Amino acid sequence: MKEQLRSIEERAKAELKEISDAKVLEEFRVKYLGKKGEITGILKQMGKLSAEERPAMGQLANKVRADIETALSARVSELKSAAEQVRLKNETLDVTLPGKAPAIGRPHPLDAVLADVEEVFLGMGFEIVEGPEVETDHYCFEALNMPPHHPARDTQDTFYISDSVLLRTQTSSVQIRTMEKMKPPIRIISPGRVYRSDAVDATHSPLFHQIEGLVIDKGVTMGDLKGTLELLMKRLYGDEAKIRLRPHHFPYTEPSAEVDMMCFNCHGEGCSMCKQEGWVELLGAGMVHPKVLEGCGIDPNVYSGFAFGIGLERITMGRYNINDMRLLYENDMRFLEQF
Ligand code: 2U9
Repeated sequence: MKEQLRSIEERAKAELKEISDAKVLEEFRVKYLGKKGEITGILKQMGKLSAEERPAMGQLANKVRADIETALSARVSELKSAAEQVRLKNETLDVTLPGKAPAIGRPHPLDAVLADVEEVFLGMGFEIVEGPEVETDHYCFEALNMPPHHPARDTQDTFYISDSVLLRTQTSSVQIRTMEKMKPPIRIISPGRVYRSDAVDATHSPLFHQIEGLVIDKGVTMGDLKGTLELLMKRLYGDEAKIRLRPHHFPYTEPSAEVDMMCFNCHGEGCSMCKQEGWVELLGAGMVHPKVLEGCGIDPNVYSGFAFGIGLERITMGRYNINDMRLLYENDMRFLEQF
């Protein structure tokens, strides 16, 4: 029995050195120290010994058990301390390392240009007004001198939600709503999303952004319109910016004009940048049609006004020389980080 006990102790200590897993350690404890362990197995043979031999053998068995328990708890502490060292090493933070600079965001090109345009008009005493994107036929067409079946309705392929409810095709609806509430003098711009049923390509998107402006007061003239737009272009594109007005037709303005800006590259001669035109069309404008004023309860014999509409994508693409409108909506950081 003595030899068995010594052999158990040697085997246990040798095994213990190789164990580094808590689960295996528990199996080791049960194997040697458990109720059905190897030491208990030896103690069950004590009956075979004489009364004189039993005490010494019992002491030896208890000593072996105690030694194995000591070795086991030493191994457990060893493993715990090793694990702690690994943890501390992994969590070591070198506070002298430079901090990770957080990526600083910046306005989207559309927002940057919109902010510049708003800044110009706020500086001229305009208010910025917003309104619903889901609109009624009345505010989007009828109040803008486009009664039902008016051909102008066809030029704007419209997303209808019901017979009389649609996604607004221009922010003029906000101007109408404002004219119903506010009495002249009115100086407002209404920026926002507008929707047209257009196929997506480099210059069209079913969702795009407009900035419309409206001035209603006594004695407002085309000269005021031209002066206001000229100032806007000079603020956006620099003092050398020049504009011209070309006669046009919109149902909601009379007279109406398409407004071009002189090409910076060729100063009106014509080049590849302006497709040999010498001028680039930037917006539409005109004097508010008397029927539109009347419809909002404003007497056209007392008041007059001008209005304009700017496509935000168009002036943004012009300013940053972007050739595909879709780049503005795809949220590709490689594109956006350039601005
Ligand atoms: C009221 C009366 C008149 C707004 C106007 C335009 C001309 C125009 C286009 C420019 C590019 C729309 O985004 S676009 O496709 N707009 O050409 N808009 S006059 O006239 C109004 C607005 C409100 C009460």
